[in-house]
Amino acid sequence: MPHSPRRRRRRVLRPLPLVAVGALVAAAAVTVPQLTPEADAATTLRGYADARGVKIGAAVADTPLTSESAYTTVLDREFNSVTAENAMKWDALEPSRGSYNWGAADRLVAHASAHQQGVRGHTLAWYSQLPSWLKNGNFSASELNTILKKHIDTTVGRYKGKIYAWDVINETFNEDGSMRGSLWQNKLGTGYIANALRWAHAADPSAKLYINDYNIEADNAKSDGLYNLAKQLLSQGVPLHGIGFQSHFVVGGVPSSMKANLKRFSDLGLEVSVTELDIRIPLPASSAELAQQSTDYKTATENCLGVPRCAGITVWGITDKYSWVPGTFNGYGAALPYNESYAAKPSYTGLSNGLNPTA
Ligand code: 9MR
Repeated sequence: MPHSPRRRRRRVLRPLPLVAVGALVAAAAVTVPQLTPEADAATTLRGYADARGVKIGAAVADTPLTSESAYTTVLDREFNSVTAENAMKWDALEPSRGSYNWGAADRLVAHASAHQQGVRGHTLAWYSQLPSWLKNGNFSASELNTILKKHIDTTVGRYKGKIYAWDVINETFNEDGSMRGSLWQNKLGTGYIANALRWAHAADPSAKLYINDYNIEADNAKSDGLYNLAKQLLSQGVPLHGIGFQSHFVVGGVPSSMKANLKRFSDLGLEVSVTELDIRIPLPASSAELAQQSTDYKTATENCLGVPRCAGITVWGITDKYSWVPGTFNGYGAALPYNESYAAKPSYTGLSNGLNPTA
């Protein structure tokens, strides 16, 4: 069943004193009983997550954040964590060398602070979304090293104490578990990973530092490569604190080994987080597929929360209106918990039930 706001409302009404009931009866047609905000919050996603001491996050895009009240209403009611979908990527922050554009990133951090939300930083060293001055600059290894360090010092330093976790390294593996070719890997070698983590730690010792990737949710060659790297980094005393499992799934495709795979990372003493959850469906989505998607949201959520040191789950967007999926996977969509009109889908209920241990 899709989440029904009317049903939730009824459950949280405060008993009214008799005199108030009398007044209500007298003005039956016009009086709308008020919700108690605390009780209402308890049955939201963030209410369940708060009760478990974990994060439920959403990737946030700047345009609807600044222009659409339905978007912020859902964001602030349901989520206790945010990730900048694009605003903290290098091409957004430093479009030309030495000239920074902090506008959208600052807006998100300020919004989060005003709404008691934590912020996940995304992302510092990635092969993609690099500004062209950097991508095409033909820099020497030593210049690149200096540029990466400055980027990390500047960005992590600016938000010191305001970002609880950073995706320091993003998408650095090939599917076979080898290191993926990138500006960083090709010029600096795998050592750039340890350096980036050390620089980020120096810039904000309180932030949890992550390696984040996709197709690592299952026990497979790619997650094996990451597991070996993580073990090695930890044995060298490198400040690596967590692994981000992006979890861009296809309906019916939550890997059966996901929980055991997350657990082996958690057994290394690392945090684990689901960082970019969405579950795409071939369009148009049938009701059977929406029901399966709901089950999948619940399973993915429980796979993380069932493992020690699961810090939380972030969905990669709020509403299908702004999902990256249709633009990338032709013919697919409907991947998120809310539809284009901000109605909660069955997937919302799945996510909610995954967070609520008594559901
Ligand atoms: O959702 C993001 C989309 O708006 C951007 O156009 C895209 C550019 O690469 O990046 C998307 O976010 C990606 C994230 O940063 C890293 N993991 C995969 C996400 C989906 O592509």
